[in-house]
Parts: sequence; C-alpha cells; structure tokens
Amino acid sequence: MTEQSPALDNLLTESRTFPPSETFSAQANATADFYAEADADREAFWAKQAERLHWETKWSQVLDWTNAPVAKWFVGGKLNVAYNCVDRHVADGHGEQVAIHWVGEPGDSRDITYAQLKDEVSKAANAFESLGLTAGDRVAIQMPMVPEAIVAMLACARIGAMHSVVFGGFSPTALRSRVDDAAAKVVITTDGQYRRGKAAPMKVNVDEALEGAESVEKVIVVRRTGDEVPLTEGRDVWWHDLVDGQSAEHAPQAFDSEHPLFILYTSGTTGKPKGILHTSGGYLTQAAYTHHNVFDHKAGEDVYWCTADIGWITGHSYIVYGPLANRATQVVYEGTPNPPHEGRHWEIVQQHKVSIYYTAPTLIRTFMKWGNEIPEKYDLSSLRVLGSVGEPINPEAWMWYREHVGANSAPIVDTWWQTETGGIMISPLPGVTSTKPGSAQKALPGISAKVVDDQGVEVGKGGGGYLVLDKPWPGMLRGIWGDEQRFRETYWSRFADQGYYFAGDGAKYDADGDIWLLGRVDDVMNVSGHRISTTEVESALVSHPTVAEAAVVGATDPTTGQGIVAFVILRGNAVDGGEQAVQELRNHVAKEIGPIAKPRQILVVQELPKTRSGKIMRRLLRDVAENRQVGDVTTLADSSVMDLISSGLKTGK
Ligand code: 6R9
Repeated sequence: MTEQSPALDNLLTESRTFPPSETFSAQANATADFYAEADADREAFWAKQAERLHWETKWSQVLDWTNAPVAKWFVGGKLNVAYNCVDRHVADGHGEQVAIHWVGEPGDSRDITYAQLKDEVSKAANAFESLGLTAGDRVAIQMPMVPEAIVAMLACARIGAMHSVVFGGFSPTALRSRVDDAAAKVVITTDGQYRRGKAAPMKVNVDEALEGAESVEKVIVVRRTGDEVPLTEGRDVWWHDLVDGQSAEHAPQAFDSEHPLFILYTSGTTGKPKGILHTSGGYLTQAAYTHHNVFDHKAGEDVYWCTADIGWITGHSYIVYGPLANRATQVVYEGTPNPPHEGRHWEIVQQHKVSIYYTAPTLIRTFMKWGNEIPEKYDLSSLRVLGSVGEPINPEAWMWYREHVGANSAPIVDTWWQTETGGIMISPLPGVTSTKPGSAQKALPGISAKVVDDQGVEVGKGGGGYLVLDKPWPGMLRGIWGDEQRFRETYWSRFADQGYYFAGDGAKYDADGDIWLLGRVDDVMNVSGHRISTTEVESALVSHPTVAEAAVVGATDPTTGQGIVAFVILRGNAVDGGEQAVQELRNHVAKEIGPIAKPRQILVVQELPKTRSGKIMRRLLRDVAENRQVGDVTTLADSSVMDLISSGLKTGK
C-alpha cells in the first residue's frame, strides 16, 4: 500500500473549507447541476461538450469502447484541430483579439493576434508541406518558449503530422532516443535559449543528438539568441528562410476524430520513456471543456497565464490546445521566474492584468521562500482564479497562495491529471465547489474516478488505496507509441478484471468523500512536478565507468516536492567516493538525462538492501534519505546491510 509521509498525514486532517462567493457563483461557467447531468447520460454530456468545436463532419457515435482499452470518441467525426484553435476565431470576427502576449526572458515582447497567428500557422503549414511532410509523419520539436514553438505545433496539427515536443532541458541522449523511437522526419529547434538570464546553446545539442540519426531529413532552426550556429548543408534550414516567404493561405483539411495529434514522452517505471499517444477530437473536446469550466474562462475578457513549458502535457493542453480552442488571450512567458528579480511573475500579472493564473506547487513554495513582501509590491487585483498542477499541494502552500496571491478571495483549483489523461480529471469547479486546502476533491462532471484497495474494491470514506479511472474519457491516451503490450501492462493489467485504468497514484477519501492524492505508488519520482523514473536515473548512473550499482529514491523535499537521492556502489578499482567523484556523477546524470534529473544527493555505499529475489528495497533507502528510523527489514536477504549503510553514512565512508 502507499507509504505516507508525516506531511501527508497532516494534510488529511485538514478541515478548513472555502465556499464560493455568491458573486463568483452567479457568473460562473460551471453549475452544480453539471454533475447530475453528466451522471444521467455521460455520452450525451460529452457530445454537448464536443459542440464547443467546429466539426467539418459530425460524428455518428459518441463512444466506441468495443475495442477497449483503445477508445474511439466521436466516431466518424472530422475536424481540423488548428482550424479550431485559430481560423474559426478569425472567421467569427475576433481576428484583432490578442491570442498571445509573449514575454521574452531578457525583456523583449510580442503581441500576436488571432489573425496574425492564423497567418503564421498557415505559412508554417505550407513550409512543412514543401518539405514533403504529410499526415501521419512525426516532427520532433525541442524549443524554448518562443511563439514559433506554438506555431510549429499548430502547423503540424493543421497538416495532420504528429508533433513530439521534447522539453528544452533534455540532454542530447534523451532527445535522440525520442527522435529514434518515433522515427521523426523533421526536427525543429532554435539557435539557443535564454535560461536564468543567460543565453545557452540549443542547436549544438540537437546536432550532437542527431549524429547518424537515420530518420531525420530536415532540421529547422528558429533564430532566438542570435548566436552563431553551424548549419549542416542539405539538412538544416533557418525558419525565417523557409517560412517567412510562404503564402499565408492554407486550406485546412479535416481529419478523422481519431487521427493522431501528438506523441509526448513521459517517464514510466522502466528506463525507457513511453511515447503517450493522443488523438484529435476527444482530446480537444476535453482540453476545451476543462479549460472553460475549471478556470471559468471568459473569451475576450480574461487574461490567462499558465506557467508550464510546452515540453510537458500541461503546456500542450493548457497553453496550446485548450486555451486557443476557447479563444483565450494568454500570457506566454519564455523564462525562469527570477530573472532579473523575484517579482517577475507578479510584474507580468500586473502589467497584463492576468485574471487566471495556473502554476505548480513547487513554484508556489519557492515564492513562499522568497518572501511575502515580493508579491505585496504589485497590484494583483486582476487575479480571480488560481490553479495548481503537477503534484499534491500542501495546505501551507495552498493557504499562502490564497492569501498572498489570491487576496483571500480567488478560488484555487487543484487539478489532478496526467500526460496519459490528456486533460484535467479531478478538480474543484470554481463557483460550485467549497474548496479544501490540499485536496483535488472530485472527478469533474463526465469523469469517473475511484479509490480502490488491492482487490479493486472501492474503499469507504476515510479509506485509502489506489486511484483508478473506471470509465473511458475523451482525452484518454490511445496507446504507447510502438508498444501496445506496454500500454496494456502499464495501465490496464493491475485491475484487469474490473477494466479500470490504473493511474499509479495513491489516494484517499476523507470523511466527506473528497479525494486526496498521496503521490506515486510506483518507481516514478515527482521532482518540481516533473516525472522522472528511478530506473532512468539509475541507468544513467551505472553508465558511468566508476559505478557498479545504483539505487535511486525520491525523498521528500520542502521545495521541489521530492528530491532525487542516489545510493551508489563504486567499482572495486574506482577511487574513493569523495566530493569530486560525487560531483562528477551528478553532472553525468545531468548530461545523460538533463539537469532536472540531477540527484540532490549521492551517497556512496558498500551494499544495497535487497530482497531475496534481488529487488532493491527502496522503501528502506527512503527512510535513510529522509533521516527516519529504518523500517521493517525482515524481507531483506541480509538484514545487516542497513546497519552497514547507516553506519557508513555516519562515519562518512
Ligand atoms: C499534469 C501532469 C502526472 C503525475 C500524476 C500525479 C502528479 C499531477 C497533481 C498530481 C497530486 C495534483 N500530479 N497533478 N498529484 N495533485 N493536482 O502533471 O502530468 O507530468 O504526466 O504527471 O503528477 O502523481 O500521476 P504528468
């Protein structure tokens, strides 16, 4: 069963609730009767939500679940996702509305209207077609948060090509494995990127990644930092040379509702990331429906800002697809939160009168650390809805967010979902739900979630167990790219008898039946809201010549949620595990996977605790990493190992 930290236990005794204000409720998009309406006829409810979109051909059936666990939603329907996100708003007379207030890290900025976005996406679509890209092809995108990244994603969608966005902080090795897995034909990148106030290279990393990559025919490079970069003759082309001269007319073709839209890689319990596959109609319906109701978004009135990176699912669903389908005006910010100062976010909120702000608990805790006086210096009165995503939010951070950002009045929506779910699944509805600090509370109308025990039986109020999704939903993943068996095993085998989707999260009902998320129950860590598998980091460590064996755990961390702690056994002939060796290993992991996977701490040990069947007992290592008394060691093959580790650590050996 799930192992709970003391912090999570406290969280479950939380009794404060915050009912919605009458004025908010009176104007809210969502109403309490949505739940009953969806329960009465789920498919009719979703069909109504799909009407938010423009369909070239209407569907003939809402859901086909006969080939479970691969769902078909809005069967027979045809639509163009990019048309829905851009063109139709222009056709409806909103071409002059700003779609994106883009804010560059060094202080440059661009406002892009829907009419301009339509031109840019059309030109890029024409450019991509001129390279021979067609529907079904894969395009890898590794870019910082520049407008062209969004344009590139939409242009792929427009021509039916699938994008595979790879987070800008991922290493060449990580990029390469994703390019190879999807056999990407085209890679789009920038010369460099601004990160923490400095220009850092990007294209040279891509070059390193693509050495000998057979599938890649073209690399498109957006100029961002102006740094000189080598171009490979015949393969590389500047975005401005390729795109700027194209026609701004491009006729969007309607694709089947189940036409693949994108692949997004996420960490699983093995070292190999999974290419999560999403399709068009159902995904866009859920992204738009949730963005409209969970954030109470009003087109043409709100200014929305989601601080995620497009390299993650939150950026896909709540920067690109959901908000644009709903004709949002949004802020897109390129950089990290503190260049040049710690009030950067609040300055942007004040300047653009941001009314909906969606971020991650790790950032909220960082803001707390920086001090109350920082947000106090700015006018944040425009904010009316606050969101949280990526990991459980502890009540202290929730209360701080409410008080110091939301002026004790803006509803906070704690949204639980995953790369695999495509859109938000469990969340309060602002104006409807009385919120509780720390709880994501209830499955949204149209969504069904349960907390079950080992046998798949739903637990009662106050009970804990595993979170499952017991009914199909429109934004659900349609598979793992190229690995159907892994798809079935990972998500559908744990509760195969019941046909439940196993989310991999522990959860609990409180006395009111509200859901509290308790973190992963598998070997996936959550560091600053990023999923990183213990196995991935372990593989990176053992790929270093000095390392014989490695075990990695996620230890509770006050700022990042979890921090990566590695235990390594060095090879016999390797020199001592001094500070320098440890530093080198940390850098090695950063190089293999990316800086986000850099262990917070590496402990050199002589032995690792293993069961008789040879499984590393991470639970015990977590006890050590979190400075707790080591738990039950009876299943260890050699129970003295933990003494050895603990005493070795004390004496620094
Ligand atoms: C959207 C996203 C998914 C995992 C998920 C869970 C954790 C996300 C959460 C949350 C508690 C929340 N998670 N939101 N846990 N409360 N509001 O983050 O997708 O990167 O795939 O991560 O993140 O453990 O299983 P992804």
